[in-house]
Amino acid sequence: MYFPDIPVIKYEGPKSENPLAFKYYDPDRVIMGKTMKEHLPFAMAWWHNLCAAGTDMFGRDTADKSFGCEKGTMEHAHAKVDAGFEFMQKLGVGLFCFHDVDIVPEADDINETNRRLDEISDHILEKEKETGIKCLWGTANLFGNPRYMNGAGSSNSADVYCFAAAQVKKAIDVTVKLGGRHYLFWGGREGYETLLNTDVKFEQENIAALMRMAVEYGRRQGIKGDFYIEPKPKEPTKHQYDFDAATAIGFLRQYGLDKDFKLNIEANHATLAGHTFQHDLRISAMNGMLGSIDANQGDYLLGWDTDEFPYDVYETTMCMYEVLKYGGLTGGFNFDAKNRRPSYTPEDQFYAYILAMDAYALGLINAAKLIEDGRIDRFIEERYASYKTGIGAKIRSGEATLEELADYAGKLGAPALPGSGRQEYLESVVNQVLFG
Ligand code: XUL
Ligand code: CO
Repeated sequence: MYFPDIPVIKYEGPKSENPLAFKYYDPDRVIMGKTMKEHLPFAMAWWHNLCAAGTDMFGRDTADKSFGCEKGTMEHAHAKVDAGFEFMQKLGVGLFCFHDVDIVPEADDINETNRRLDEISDHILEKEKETGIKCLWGTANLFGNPRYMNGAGSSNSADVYCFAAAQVKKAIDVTVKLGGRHYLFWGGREGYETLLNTDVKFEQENIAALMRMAVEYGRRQGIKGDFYIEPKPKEPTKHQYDFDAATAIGFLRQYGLDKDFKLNIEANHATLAGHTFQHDLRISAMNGMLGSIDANQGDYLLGWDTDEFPYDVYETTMCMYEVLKYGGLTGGFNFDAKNRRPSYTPEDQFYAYILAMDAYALGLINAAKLIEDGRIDRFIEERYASYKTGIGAKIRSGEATLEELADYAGKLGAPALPGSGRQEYLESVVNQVLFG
């Protein structure tokens, strides 16, 4: 046991003061016809939870994630598997996400790295069978190694491009072996630092080609779900090509990848792009492209990806509002989040997941209440009522011509002002539903 002092985390309700209990996440509670557990397929991010130990630009690790072993060894990699499964089991988290190099230390020779991946995935598979926990998605880390300084699919070096392809191929194999339904591309360094040295069109064509090859191979190997792009506007590069949901959707359509790909929307990436989290969820959902979510939050005062555990219940509420309206996710809610550096103990890791799972449970409860209340839906319905009949209906049906609309306008004199947006009223409805 790696967390001997931590019990299985149970639901104790909102009055409980036990820090090691859920206050809102009650897995079997039914909301709008499904249990909370079904609505909220939570996933653990291997990299933050089992690897990252607090190192930042200004200081070294604060947390001990050695799990009693020397880091960088296969012994350590195996210990992480056991610790990770114990962690997920104690919290009732049923899924995990991984990069290839999160689960094994990378060797100089890719053949040796692949051998290590075979060894570790045997162990993970065994734990999956024992616990029922599964892989949500896998991915290859195509940004950490210096060879990827200019990107992977977007690299100026064809040899580096091939190396990326080799990593993607193996990461797909491991994902399929672990029962993962989905495969993810986060464009780690797929972007540029300056246009003075960059052929954007050339690079984007190459990225699309790599993705097309991955789909072609992945479908043959057994990726049954979706391929994902995870948009992010900047960091590590000054400009990332998968800037936001709208940009990623345009890219996927341009290169004919939109049937196989959906989006994995990360809250902190959406806010870095200057959007709300809800905005990128809405854009994905309305295009039928919402696949999965990296459930974290950023800090509006900081201009980088702080990857905090979700705490802001307004944000989780609006997220779950979009998800419920969409009919749920075929992916999951991956906590791509890390403890703040001074919260360095194993208990802090559990507190973080309890916070996050409770924040999403609250979001779900609130979003269902907003939908059941119906005032927001009714308001929106009425707001566009002028398109239901007459000239409005004609516009919607696509039968109107510009001349006809101009004639119509000419007879109107000045149109009446459109109905009030009633923003403050609607915000007060939200607060009443949440706190009333
Ligand atoms: C980086 C990020 C990644 C992806 C997976 O900002 O979010 O961890 O989720 O590569
Ligand atoms: Co992410």
